[in-house]
Amino acid sequence: MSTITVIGIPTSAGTHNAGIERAPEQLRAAGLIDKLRGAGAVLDTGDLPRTPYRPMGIGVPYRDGDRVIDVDRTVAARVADMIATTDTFLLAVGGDCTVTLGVVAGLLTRFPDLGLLYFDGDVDLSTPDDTENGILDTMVSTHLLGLADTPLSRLGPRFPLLDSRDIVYFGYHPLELAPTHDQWLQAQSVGRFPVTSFQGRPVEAARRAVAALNDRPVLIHFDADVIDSGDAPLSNFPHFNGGLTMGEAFACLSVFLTTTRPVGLVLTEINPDHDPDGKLLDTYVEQLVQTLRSVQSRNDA
Ligand SMILES: [Mn+2]
Repeated sequence: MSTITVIGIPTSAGTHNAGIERAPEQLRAAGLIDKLRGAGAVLDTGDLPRTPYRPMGIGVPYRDGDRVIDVDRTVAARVADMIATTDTFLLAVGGDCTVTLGVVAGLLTRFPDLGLLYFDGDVDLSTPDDTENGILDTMVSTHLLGLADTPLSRLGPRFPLLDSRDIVYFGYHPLELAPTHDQWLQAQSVGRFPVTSFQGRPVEAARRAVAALNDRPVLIHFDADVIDSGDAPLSNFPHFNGGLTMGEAFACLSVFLTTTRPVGLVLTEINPDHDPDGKLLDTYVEQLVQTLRSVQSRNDA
């Protein structure tokens, strides 16, 4: 990890309200870039244009799909450019979870054997047919895996973007999991590590989880809702009782970064409105930078 290349993706078009689109700006205000520079070389490519949530009407099955696709096409092209000629670690600052589609599409241009650690309080396997709300950030896996054939699932150099063997789900809460999605996961033998299986030892679970992604380039998708809202309510959609503490989440992230071949990290679903005095964002940035710094010093040693 010689250089960290940062891109901000200030969009909430793929979620159910506005707010998340302010995360890149607020994380920058909390000193993200300066603190990262303390850890090593940083190339900050700035933020894409803002794409805030807008109401689309009642009964829409594929909410604001055109704008979500526009953002992800731009992300895919920018990411492909960033990694085309240099070895860099990509830090994509979302944005709602749909930004991961663009990041994956971009990374696949150089890393066709990409693995994805889906570190999230959900598995996001809703489809345009089975969802009642049409919110696209609940359908991220659906589009990654080609379970819906839409322009969003055809963003990248191939369809589907990923196979079920390329993804490991870590930290989701079974309470958030629809029975049909659970059945699908089991039928596919997907790597799955629900938070309820950790038995108080999330770091050990993280070590088991990465084994499935050995020896391949790995993208880590890190949704703030894997952190219990009772500990740190940063995520756009709350997850109470049973999630990780922020400290545990970053300890797991550290395992992912140090025991795989990480090529990027996507931060998603941080709603700065949930942190009026800025203290949680400060802590989040502090822990993120510390985690990335420990990885960098290990790689430099
Ligand atoms: Mn989530």
